[in-house]
Amino acid sequence: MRNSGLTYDPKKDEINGIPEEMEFLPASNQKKLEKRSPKERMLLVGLIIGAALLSLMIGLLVWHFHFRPDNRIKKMYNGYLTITNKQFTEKLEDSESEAFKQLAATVEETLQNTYMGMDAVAPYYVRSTVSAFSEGSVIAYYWLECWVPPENAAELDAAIRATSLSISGRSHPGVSKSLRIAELVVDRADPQRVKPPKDKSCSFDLHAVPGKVGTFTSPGFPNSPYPSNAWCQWVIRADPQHILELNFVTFDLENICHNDFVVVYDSLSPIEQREITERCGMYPPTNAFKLISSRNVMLVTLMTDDDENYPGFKAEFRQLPKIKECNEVLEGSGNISSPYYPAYYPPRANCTWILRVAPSKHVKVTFNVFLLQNPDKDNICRDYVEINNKKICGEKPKMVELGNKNEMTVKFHSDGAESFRGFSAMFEPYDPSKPCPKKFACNNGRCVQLDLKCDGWNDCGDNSDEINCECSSDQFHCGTGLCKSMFWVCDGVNDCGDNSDEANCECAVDEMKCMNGKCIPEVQRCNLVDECGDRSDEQGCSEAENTVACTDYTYKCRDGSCIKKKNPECDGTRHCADGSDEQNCDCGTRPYKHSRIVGGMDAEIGEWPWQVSLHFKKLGSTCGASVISNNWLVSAAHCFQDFQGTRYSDPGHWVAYLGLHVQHKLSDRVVKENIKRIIVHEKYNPQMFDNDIALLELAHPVTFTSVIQPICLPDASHDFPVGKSTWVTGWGKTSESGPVATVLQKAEIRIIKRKVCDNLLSSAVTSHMLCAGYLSGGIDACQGDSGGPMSSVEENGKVFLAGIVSWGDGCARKNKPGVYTKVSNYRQWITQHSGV
Ligand code: 4AZ
Repeated sequence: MRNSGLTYDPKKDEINGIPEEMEFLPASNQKKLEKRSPKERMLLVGLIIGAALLSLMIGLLVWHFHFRPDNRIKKMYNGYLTITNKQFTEKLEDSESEAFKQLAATVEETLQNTYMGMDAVAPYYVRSTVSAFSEGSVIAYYWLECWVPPENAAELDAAIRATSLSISGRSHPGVSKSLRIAELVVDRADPQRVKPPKDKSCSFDLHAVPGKVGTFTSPGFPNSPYPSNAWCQWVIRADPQHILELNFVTFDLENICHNDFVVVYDSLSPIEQREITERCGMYPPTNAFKLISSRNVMLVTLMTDDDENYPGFKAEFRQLPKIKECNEVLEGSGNISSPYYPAYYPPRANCTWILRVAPSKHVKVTFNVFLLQNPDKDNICRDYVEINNKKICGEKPKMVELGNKNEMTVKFHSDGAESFRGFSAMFEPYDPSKPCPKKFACNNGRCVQLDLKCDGWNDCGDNSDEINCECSSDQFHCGTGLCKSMFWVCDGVNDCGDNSDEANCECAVDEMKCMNGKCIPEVQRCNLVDECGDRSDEQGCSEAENTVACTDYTYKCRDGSCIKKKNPECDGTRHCADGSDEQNCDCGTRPYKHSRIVGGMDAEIGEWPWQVSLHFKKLGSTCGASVISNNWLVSAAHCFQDFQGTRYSDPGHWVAYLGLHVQHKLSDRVVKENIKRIIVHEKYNPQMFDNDIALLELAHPVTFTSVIQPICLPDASHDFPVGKSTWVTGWGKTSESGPVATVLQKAEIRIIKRKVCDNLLSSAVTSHMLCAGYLSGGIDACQGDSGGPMSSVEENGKVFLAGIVSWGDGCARKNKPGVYTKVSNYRQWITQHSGV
């Protein structure tokens, strides 16, 4: 690299152009001085003044370069530029080749001229270094080093960032004649995230082989954890006119991204604007992520801190032909999706689909999956689908868009950074006069069964099936115009949306009336939780005292004192003076990170790591259970009742599968364990299913893993409020007369008020039971799920065992919610018999 005379190189500190020898006149020779003529004297004085000035200048220069305290700081930037008048050749991949060195020198000179021509950069510029080239025509990746006084650093950052804008598109005054530059992107390098260009340790160059899948792993994987303070990078290349697909098949890093993380760039320069994703934590194989580049290069970096080293990752990569155009004209009906779906969409994609149907019909597009980058802080969509003159981004549930012609244009755009799963949609014709034949047409374009209109449930998703309804005699007329089942009136849940179903309720003797008319249990007054919804239950409470008199509804600390705070156990805050509410909290966590796509029925691997499959002899999965410690499971008593000569009560006939995801698929994650002992609740009532709970002791303790974890047990005072959303899981029947599941299923259900449930199920619901489900039917546990968990995810993400699948009137029937054993009632019983 050449350095111009004006650049400041802090290592050299050389002084140029200063005369080393100079003769001074002897100032002490009086006689000679007196003999001088006035003209000569003037000249002499002039010379002396000149010499003094010169010495002063020299002194200043010496001070400037030698002694002045230099407080400049080093600033690194990285970026790339696209050169349109050069051709990429394979030689340019090798930084030792002559071709590389020659072009690098030209680019470095160009960059130097450019930056030295900028007033805001020139005083601080030190050097530019080209680190790599890639195809397109030629993209040069480079580093820029500057030294700047701290007070000028922000200004320099801005000036350098502005070069991205000023150079792209047109030639810059500083750009040399030999290079034509179409695009330049440059930004500050975060020293924490970027490997210094000269550091070649833990640096790998990979090239995709056509038709083959390549792999690479973090150092030591899978035999040992990744090293501390690792600073690794993988440069991956594909052939020209190809893109790269990168699939992290195993990903297991520390869960704090600040400490250990992987960043993938759509560039060979680690710049934020080209960051496809940043990841840490653990991802199960069911939620592995596939990333796509926009060109034939990708950069993967791994940074780790000095402690907590995890197994690391294994990644597969391959090249795919670049989809040149995702522009299509489609007729009739069909599917469209973001490029490379279900892999993440590539950065900088632009697609246009023209969808055409028969002339008498209009176009209807149904998006089944929609997961794009969220809008930015100014609510602008950076990645979007443009349809019906709207730009849509973020995460959406199933969504329908109706056109008003027989042709519709759908566009997709992604910017240069942060990719997501994308979208998958189908299009079809619809008759504008009959948009939903034999169905109800919702305002949002959806079609729902006719009998769902005015049934008290928001089936459309926009409430349009529940407005303008004549309420039937068994329905309540809400202030909002909606009709709701009388069952929901005064049940403590705001079903109408305006609380009108909860106002004017007679409160029971052990209840208090909120300012908004709602009734809540008296014990919930002053418990620091706003159950009323208008805070009236938390007003006028004395702030001073945390402890209260003990009742059935208060949490009792180990020291015997009771506290106001509701559900304080393992919530991450110490409420008891002795800290006992935060002890024994190694439970209810899911080491794997799971996808945000909900609504799917198949669980993901490790999503419910306490779920157990109980197999009876050769019958296969017969019941479910939950892990509560390394050697105890909890299940339903009715699973272990002898029946027609079959000894279900014999522990020797049962086998427990822990960490199982798919029945009969025994991966190395699955632990198969015998049962040593079955403890059925002594007051289990087989007629009523009252006290339907049992404890199972495993023959040997198990080791917890990413797919085997204990669930938290709720304290006796733990409240799962009406309306709260919980999850039920199991391999039971997928419908009342349907087959059992092979992949673990999950369903989101809501807690229903016991009194409402008791009315619906003919007074069979005791105080030891919880009801949950949907009165509209359709979502429920079923035969074979019994004994399995109803999991409640609390605010801090910890999961508690709210219930055990117990019984129901059929499965998923309308107005027949499922019934669950209320686990909080058995907290003491569990400890008594298992020590957990
Ligand atoms: C059963 O037979 C069963 N709908 C479990 C739960 C439900 C119904 C039946 C709830 O094990």
